[in-house]
Amino acid sequence: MSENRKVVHRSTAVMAKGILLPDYTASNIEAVCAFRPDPSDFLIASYPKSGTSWILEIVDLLLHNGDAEICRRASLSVRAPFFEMSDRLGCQSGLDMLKEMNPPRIIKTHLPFQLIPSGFWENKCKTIYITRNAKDTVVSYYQFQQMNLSSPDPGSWEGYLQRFMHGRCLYGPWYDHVKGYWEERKKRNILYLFYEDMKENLCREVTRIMRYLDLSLSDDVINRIVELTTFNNMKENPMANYTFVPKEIFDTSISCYMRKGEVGDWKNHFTPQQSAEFDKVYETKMKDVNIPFRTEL
Ligand code: PPS
Repeated sequence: MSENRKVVHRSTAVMAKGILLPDYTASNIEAVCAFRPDPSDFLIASYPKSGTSWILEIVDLLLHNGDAEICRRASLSVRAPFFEMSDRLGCQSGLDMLKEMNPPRIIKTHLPFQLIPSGFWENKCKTIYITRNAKDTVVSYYQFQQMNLSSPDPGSWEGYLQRFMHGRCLYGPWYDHVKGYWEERKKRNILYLFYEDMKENLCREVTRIMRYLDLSLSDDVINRIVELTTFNNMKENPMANYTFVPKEIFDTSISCYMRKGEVGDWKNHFTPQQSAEFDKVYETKMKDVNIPFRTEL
């Protein structure tokens, strides 16, 4: 992002290829869909606010044998470009950043499965999908859209919750997003992870990611990576906590990127009525799959 930029205009949400996207993503979508990855590239996919940055940091550390200094070589958004981000906000686009990097590259995306370029599957790129229970996701997303002054205005919490519940938020319906990758995970060899499992036992999940990446690191290195990627340690890491984003874009007087990092924070935001209505809609939308989400630990 340009440091000179003082006024940031909130983007609008537009339909592109059947999915509601921020205009700074929609404007780029044709070029994004035509991208050809290298077989060694890694794709980290998620619905927003599901723990993407957590996985990006872990993968970078795993690929660098847990070397904290190397992983502070640049901000997370430089180490792991946001694939579909255009240059509309005055920053380099994800595609341009990727052009300047040598594979293997860590690529972050929030695109639903159907918009991922087929080259990722043809080239058998390692892909990790991270997901999180819908209630904590919508709370985190709402707080984030309030503080991220480049994103569309989220409006009131009640209105936002209604839009999320009925599948009218950015990146398409949450239900379709999590189902899309779930249904393809075996065929495409996608590692499908849950935020709640990471909170429950980070060492177990980091080890699982290590194995998926065909790496073999010592217990000491794994323990170091676990320590470096706890919520508190990532929150203190200026290369991972998004304080590198100018205040004109992320207004930290409203909320922080590394906000709470908990399972079950939704209980502090949903009224009992909202929770009951949400559960009812959720049951209908998710009745065709059995994805083991947990809303508390
Ligand atoms: S984004 O902008 O969509 O890519 O955001 P994303 O990184 O997917 O999700 C942000 C939420 O993940 C939390 N987070 C963590 N939780 C626990 N441990 C670690 N290390 C960690 N790193 C990020 C972050 O705090 C956001 O969740 P909330 O609930 O808002 O705190």
